[in-house]
Amino acid sequence: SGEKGYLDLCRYILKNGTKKHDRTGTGTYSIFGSQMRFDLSEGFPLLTTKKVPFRLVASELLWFIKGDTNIQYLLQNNNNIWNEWAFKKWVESDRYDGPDMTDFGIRSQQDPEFNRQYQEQMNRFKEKILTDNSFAATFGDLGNVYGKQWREWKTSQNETIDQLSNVINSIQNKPDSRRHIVSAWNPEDVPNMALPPCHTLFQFYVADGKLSCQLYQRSADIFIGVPFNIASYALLTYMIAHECGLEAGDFIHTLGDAHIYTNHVEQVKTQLGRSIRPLPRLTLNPVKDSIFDFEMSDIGLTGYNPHPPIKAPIAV
Ligand code: UFP
Repeated sequence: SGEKGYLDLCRYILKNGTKKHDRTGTGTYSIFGSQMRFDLSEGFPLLTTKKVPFRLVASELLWFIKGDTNIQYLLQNNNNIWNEWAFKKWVESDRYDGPDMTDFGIRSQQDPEFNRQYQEQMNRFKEKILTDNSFAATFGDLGNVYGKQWREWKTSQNETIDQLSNVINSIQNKPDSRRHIVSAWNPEDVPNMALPPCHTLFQFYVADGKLSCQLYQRSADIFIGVPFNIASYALLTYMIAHECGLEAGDFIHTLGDAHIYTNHVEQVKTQLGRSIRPLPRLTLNPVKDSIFDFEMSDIGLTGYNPHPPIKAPIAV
């Protein structure tokens, strides 16, 4: 499978996908149920047919691992991928004193004058998150997103479960177990979430000294989201293998609604016309033995020489 598997899936969806309406109003070509497999011993599965921003993948993953749900850490690492969700909370609150930002996602793409105002407010927002901790505590926190469910799942008895520490312990102490699972899907929280978790549940598996991971992703934006998601779970698998003294085995990516947005079709075709290049290699600081101590400087990537990035509008 590998990167070829990804490109084959793109081709398959363009050819066989059902035209389907979606929540964002964009429209997609969609199939239900698909699986890719990446052998992590062959290299790090960052796509080479377009440039994928590894630094953003890594800082977001460290943020999840810390159990952090506040975008302040992401901004400190120059990572803007979750900004819109926090910004929305601010512009809809009593504390917001700027011009009306209703439907900023769509309007900023259609109206250049509005976009200028939006960028101005977004920059002001980012500055406040970075410099004012009490503002950040109120408006930077995204609530019960991944970090919360992984590290501090709240039980009905008002206790918390650290699923990530538990799964690392079980990999180390009972490697043959068939219960190495972390779930981000918390049915009680879903109704109150801006974006219910796309990567819903993952399971680890140990055999022949290797750690494998399978992710069930309920909804998959094949062009923008999936390349990022592959890299993120591959990195997590390498890091946990490193902590547990195992080699990285396979990453298996199982998809539910696998879709290509209608406004990504041209970009996908561009990518399909490119040839696959050799995979990069991941390096992890050998001195750090717990994934909870990792920082950006402990994670390195060498030999990444991809084709150029391909720009596309993101559906929100
Ligand atoms: N999406 C991904 N991967 C992610 C993420 C989002 O593919 O990590 F956060 C895409 C899937 C879908 C949209 O296109 O974002 C979420 O919309 P919905 O909740 O309606 O499935």
